[in-house]
Amino acid sequence: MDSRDRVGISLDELQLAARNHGMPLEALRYPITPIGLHYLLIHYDIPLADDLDWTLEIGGLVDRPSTITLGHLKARPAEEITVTMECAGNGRARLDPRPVSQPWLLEAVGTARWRGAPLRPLLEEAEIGEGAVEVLFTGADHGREGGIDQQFQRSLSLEDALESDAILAYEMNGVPLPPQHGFPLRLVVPGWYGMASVKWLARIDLLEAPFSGYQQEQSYRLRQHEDEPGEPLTRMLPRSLMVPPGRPDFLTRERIVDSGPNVLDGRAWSGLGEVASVQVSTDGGRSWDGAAVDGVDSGRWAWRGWSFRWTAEPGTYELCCRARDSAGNEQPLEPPWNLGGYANNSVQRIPVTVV
Ligand SMILES: Nc1nc2c(c(=O)[nH]1)N[C@H]1C(S)=C(S)[C@@H](COP(=O)(O)O)O[C@H]1N2
Ligand SMILES: [Mo]
Repeated sequence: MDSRDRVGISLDELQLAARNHGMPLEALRYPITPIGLHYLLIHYDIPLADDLDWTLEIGGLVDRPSTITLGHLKARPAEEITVTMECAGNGRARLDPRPVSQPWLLEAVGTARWRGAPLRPLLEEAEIGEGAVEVLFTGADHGREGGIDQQFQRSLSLEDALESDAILAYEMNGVPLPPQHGFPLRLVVPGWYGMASVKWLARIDLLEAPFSGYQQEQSYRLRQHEDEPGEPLTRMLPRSLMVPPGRPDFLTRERIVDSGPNVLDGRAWSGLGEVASVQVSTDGGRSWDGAAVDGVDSGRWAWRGWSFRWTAEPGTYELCCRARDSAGNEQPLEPPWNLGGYANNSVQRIPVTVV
């Protein structure tokens, strides 16, 4: 059946949603998302891995190919970066017609402290061969997607691999990576949508031609039609999310808020520039006021907190928030549709009843 004919959420989508959970939006209160509340996206199965015999192969177009044990990697100079990661499919379930895949609403995001070995010196030590144009990252997980048997593989241009502050992480929030987040080793590419950060990292290969595998050429591209190549997804568009205020109704999760002074707060991020401003609307996006945005406490790649004072009168409201980044990108009021349901960063809308 064509995805355009589907109306309700299918059991296939429910099965994906139950495996790949989101971050409950109240967890926006934590600057660092506790493990277990960070969202998950796992295309196939979580591989069963043993850190004692895990090795990373570095090969392809390099003069010094090598096999590195996890022990050796951990003995190298380490870096810790706080990174907000968001799935490129966040917002997909709100598109109409809805592309059939993991049906995220808004919760495919989390922020973690990732610790590991910087990628750049590892590539330089491997002595990158003349003519190398891309770096391919291969995960240990297998599956079939789009009718193609594959391991999860994604590439970066050589320039992005060298310049993007990427690390090979073996710790998350101060403990070894949990299985679901890539134990024992993953790539973390700060500022990029999550698909770039290959988990269960087993191989790195320098390529003399652009990688044409499924996750690069078929998936993660902005396309209106199957027969156009489309633009590849790279860095995260700006988004702000609000901690849902007050208390929820169990089934609809609509919010009930007490009248009087309230503080609305949340977090905002962009992979394309600094967060320049956050605005809040209490009337469904007709009028906007500026929110106070926190300083850059956790570095360039982490979301920033914001807050807004609201004196609530009894009635019904639609609360919205939107971010703008220093590159001039702003969240749209209406969702931008594409075949894969990617990069829908339209403003969050929260129905609220003030009592
Ligand atoms: N090997 C491998 N890496 C992967 C994936 C995967 O399925 N297999 N999913 C990717 C996608 S689409 C996202 S959004 C992020 C999610 O990372 P997280 O589950 O740690 O939040 O991992 C990426 N890395
Ligand atoms: Mo993703």
